[in-house]
Amino acid sequence: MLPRVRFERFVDSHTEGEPTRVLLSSSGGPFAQTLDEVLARWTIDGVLTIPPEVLALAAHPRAADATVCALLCAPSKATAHCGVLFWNASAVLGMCGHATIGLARTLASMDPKFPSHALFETRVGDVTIERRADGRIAFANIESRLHARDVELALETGGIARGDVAWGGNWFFIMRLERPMRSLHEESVFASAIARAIEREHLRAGPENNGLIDHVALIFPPSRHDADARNFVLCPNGTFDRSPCGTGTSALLASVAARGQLAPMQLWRQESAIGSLFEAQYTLTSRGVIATICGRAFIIGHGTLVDSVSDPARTGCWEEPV
Ligand code: PYC
Repeated sequence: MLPRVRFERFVDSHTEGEPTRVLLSSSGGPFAQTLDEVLARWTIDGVLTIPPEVLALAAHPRAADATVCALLCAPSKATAHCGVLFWNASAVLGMCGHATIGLARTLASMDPKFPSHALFETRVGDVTIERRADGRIAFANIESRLHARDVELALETGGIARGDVAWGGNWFFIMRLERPMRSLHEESVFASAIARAIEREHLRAGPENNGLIDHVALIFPPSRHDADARNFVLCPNGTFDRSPCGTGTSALLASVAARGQLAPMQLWRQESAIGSLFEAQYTLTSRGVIATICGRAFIIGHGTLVDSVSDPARTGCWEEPV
């Protein structure tokens, strides 16, 4: 049995501006179950279904809507430090780069003996983290790959969106634009139109995560002199990533590598929509790349979650008892 999530401990952090909430057991450590055991418990008729009151731990009124929750699980093997399951307010994620960095920062803040290198088990494969001497945290992601290039989508507003479909632990539709980023609102409206076109045209990717292309990354020229590109990443719950998006940057590196636009181990500096930065590099694999993403995370709070069954906002929706 997975311990009830109510009354559990949490630590909040942000990674380059994007919030992470690490969920801990009541003793302040990992839950007793491994990731596979948690997934088995929450899989109903073959579909992973996070209980609504658990999803709601990443949403208003309990958290900022951009929050990604990271449930800390017991490791399933001796080489792993822990397992972790990520979700946002609307759905479970495959991997989450900024939250991996946030989790490593959280574990380091709780344990002076937390190692400089550690392996985390995620739903889509193992990732390794490294604490760097300057305080930043890097992670080597699961294998990322370009699935399809120059895919065209007809937008309901007229016009065509042309982009690459790539995997970086989540599936991304990546559209490069030559203009600078406009306001957050304008980019959100534009990226949402692309997300609706993906749905309308039933565009799907490879087998991972059932081929669901649930993230849209718009790529712009950078506004920072020390960056190579800026992005606006629309997440499945309609929020945008304040960080440069670890899985999105990994997917982009798979795309630029396949296009011969960046050499292995060459530095790529990815600016986010709000102006924060990840540094990234890749090594080649037979099918794609292993991207290493580096950024900063900061602890911003910790406490105890209170789950009141009489709270009409318990599931994130307003439900008055009838
Ligand atoms: O950093 O990979 C990431 C991410 C995915 C969704 C929000 N952040």
